[in-house]
Parts: sequence; C-alpha cells; structure tokens
Amino acid sequence: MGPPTDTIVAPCTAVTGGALAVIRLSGHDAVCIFKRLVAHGGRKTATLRDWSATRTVLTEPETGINLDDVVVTLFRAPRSYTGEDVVEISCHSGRATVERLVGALLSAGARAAEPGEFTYRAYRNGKMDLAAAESVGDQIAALTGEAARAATDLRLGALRGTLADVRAALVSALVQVEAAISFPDEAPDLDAQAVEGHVRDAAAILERLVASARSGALLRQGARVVLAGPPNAGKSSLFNALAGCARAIVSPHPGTTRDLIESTIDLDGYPLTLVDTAGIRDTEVEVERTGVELAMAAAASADLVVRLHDAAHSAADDGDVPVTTSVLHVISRCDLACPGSLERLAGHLPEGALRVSSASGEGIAELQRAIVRALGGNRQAAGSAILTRERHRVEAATALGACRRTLGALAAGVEPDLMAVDLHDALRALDRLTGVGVADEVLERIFAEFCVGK
Ligand SMILES: Nc1nc2c(ncn2[C@@H]2O[C@H](COP(=O)(O)OP(=O)(O)OP(=O)(O)O)[C@@H](O)[C@H]2O)c(=O)[nH]1
Ligand SMILES: [Mg+2]
Repeated sequence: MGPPTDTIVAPCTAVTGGALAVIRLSGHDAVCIFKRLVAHGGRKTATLRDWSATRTVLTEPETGINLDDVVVTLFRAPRSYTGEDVVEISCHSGRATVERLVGALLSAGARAAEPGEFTYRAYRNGKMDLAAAESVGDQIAALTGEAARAATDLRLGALRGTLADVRAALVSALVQVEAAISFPDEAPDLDAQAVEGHVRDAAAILERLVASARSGALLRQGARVVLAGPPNAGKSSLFNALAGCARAIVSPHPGTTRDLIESTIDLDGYPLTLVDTAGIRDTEVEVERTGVELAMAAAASADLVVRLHDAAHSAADDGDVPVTTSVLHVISRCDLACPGSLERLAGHLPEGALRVSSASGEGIAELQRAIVRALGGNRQAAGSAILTRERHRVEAATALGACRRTLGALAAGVEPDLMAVDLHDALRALDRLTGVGVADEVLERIFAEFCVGK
C-alpha cells in the first residue's frame, strides 16, 4: 500500500450492463483534484456541501471536451468511509465512460487505488476494526442471503461487542492478579475465586465462538458436495431435485452422464456447489471411462460425497468410489425397491443410510438437513457473533488456550506471575483479532484478497 497521504481513485462498481457506475476519490486532495474536472459554467466545487449530492458536468481539463454529466457526493474527513475527504462520483456506466473519467482524475493528480486500499485506509483511520474490514469483502462475495446477513452483522459489530465482553472479564481477572504481584505485602491474598469466575466467563464465550467457526467458514466459503455411485442409480435425478431445476440429463440408459455438472445451491443459507458425476463402473467406452476418471477425482477432492446405492438392485454395488473425506450413504430410487430389498441393502451399509426417491420426493428434505449437518452447518441467531475465518478461529483458540492455562494454574495454586503471562497472552490474541498489533505482512495478505475499488 502506498503512503496514506496521497489521493487515490478507482471505480467502485463492476463493469456491467447497469445504468450507473460509482467512482471514488479519497485523500487530502480529493476535492481539489475533482475540481479540476468541473466544467466551465458547471457548479463549482466550492458550492458542494458535505454529505450532499450535486449535479455537475465534468470535462477534460486540457481540451474542455465533455466527459459526462454526473452526480457527486462529498464526504468531508473524518465523516467518510475512509476517514479522509471522499468524493463519490455517480456517472453513466460502461467501460469507456468510466475509463475516461478515471483517466482524467489520474491526470489531474490522483493515483490508482490498489486492491482493498479504501478499506485499508478505513481500518488504518479507525473507521472499522480488522474483522469488520474483512467482512466488507465477505459481504460483497456472499452467495446467499444468510452469508450476506452474517457479513453485515460482523461489520456492524456483532463480534466487536462479544469480544469486548471477553476483554472486560479478562481485564477484571488481570487487575486482581497484577495487584497480588505488584504489592504482595499490602494487597490482600489473591481472590482466586473471583479470578476464576472472570476467566471462566471469558472462556465460556470463547468456547462458543471457536465452536461457531466451522459453520461460519461454511457460510462464507461454501463447500463442494459430489453425488457419486453406480450408473443409473438416480444421481442426475437427485441432482436436479436438490438444485430445483432440470439441469442434468436424465435417461433410463446407464452411462448417460459423462461430464461433471455443477450447480451452486442455497441449502439452509449455506452456498454449496453440487456436482453430478458419471456412474462409476468398468467400461470399454473411452468417453465414458474419461467421465469415470473425472467422477473419481471429484469424489476424492469433495468436502462431502453423497454416495448413492440403487434400491432397484438388492445387493450393495461394489463400485469403488474413493472417499477421502466425509460421506453420506443414500439408498436411492427407494420407490422401486422390492419387498425386503431395502433392509437387505441397508444391512450392507453403515448405520443411518438415508432412503430417498427423487420421483416421490421421499427423504429429500431429510437428505438436505443431513448434508448441512455433515458439513458442520449450525445456524446462529441473527446478530449473534460467529467466526467466519481461520485467522479469527486461531486467535480465539489461542485466547481460549491461555484462559484454560490460567484456570489450571489457579487450581494448582501457582504463583500469580505465571497467570499474568497467560492473561496477557489471551488479551494480545483478542487484540490481533480486531487488528491491533497485526504484522504488516498479515495485513497485506488480508487486503490483497480484495479487488480494486473496495
Ligand atoms: N422410480 C424412480 N425412478 C427414478 C428415480 N430416480 C431416477 N429414476 C429413473 O432412473 C433412471 C436413471 O436416472 P438418472 O438420474 O439418469 O441416473 P444416473 O445415476 O444419473 O445415471 P448415469 O448418469 O447413467 O450414471 C431414469 O430413467 C430416471 O427417471 C427415483 O427416485 N424413482
Ligand atoms: Mg446421470
């Protein structure tokens, strides 16, 4: 990231067929640079008012050629997204119009913003903590309403409030421990019970947060769910039933599907990529064999394999579906089963194999719930803090580990000095979570994930 004093510019909207685009200028000279483009006879920038929108025409300063008529909104520091002077230009959309305007602003003295630089400046200027800054990217990338909601909650401080409670409890414990260290003669003996109470309070919240991390990551990143099994077991039919549309070809001929077919679905708010595959069997047909290889590779790298066993065949097939992760066994086409065959098939499978029929809809809702459960999904109430990133989980787990060591030390009657070391460790981990004392390389990595304009 460049020095935080220069003025940066970038389009904040993607190039789409939409009507409008927004270009953002941020920095000490934002108003001055913008002013150079205001057309002669247009409204002068001096008349722009803070937090108000004004219509004006922008021109190329050297030639006077019109660039666009725009609506501009001024946000004076520090009451802006970045905490600096910000000028937001709503112009007409389209690559050429936006490029001409950005080009003119660059010629007028702005520098092209790097990826994530607006949000980086907002973080640096104390407009948001690091977890909130990270959630800006999450909100933009969210594929389901639930993922967007979690990102909004995070940005609006759901985690900040919870971490403040943890911090308050740890500080209360530390005050007592430090008093016993600093003034061993004057201070009363360490009130171990009070310290334990505070540390247990902190640990209980941290435990809940760490436990939320798997579900939080699933909400943010989604997962790949691969349907695999023998030919004609009903994989494509189940794929279509779960995707809610007739996306994959279904036919009574075994060996119909050869390519991998993907669809992103919203299952209880979690964005899952569902993959239909070729039926796995030995075959001399070259195209089908390639399909089987693709299916095997997809199953091997899946987050979850839904392994179909055809109820129309009473014996378990011996198709060799590779399973390196979790697997859900499903008895498919169960409406076609002969009397007793379901039981016989289930006898060959691990306990709890689900029975489904894409034709009748039987077991589909149960399968949907089982998929979410198997992936660790566990929805939290709106507004309650969850961890959505591995970075957050590591820091919360570090703080929790330090709390547990403190509780162990209390139980063992260890000197307070050692407890103070652990409590400080816990507080430092909380700081890093919200962005205090984070190494520059880590910050660079976090903001490099953003695109230009965020
Ligand atoms: N009665 C009944 N028929 C089904 C069910 N699911 C699929 N079928 C039928 O079974 C046949 C095979 O279904 P597909 O979904 O194409 O099976 P597949 O596993 O994708 O087959 P391949 O792509 O060839 O491996 C088709 O005729 C479907 O209509 C079901 O639940 N009940
Ligand atoms: Mg198929």
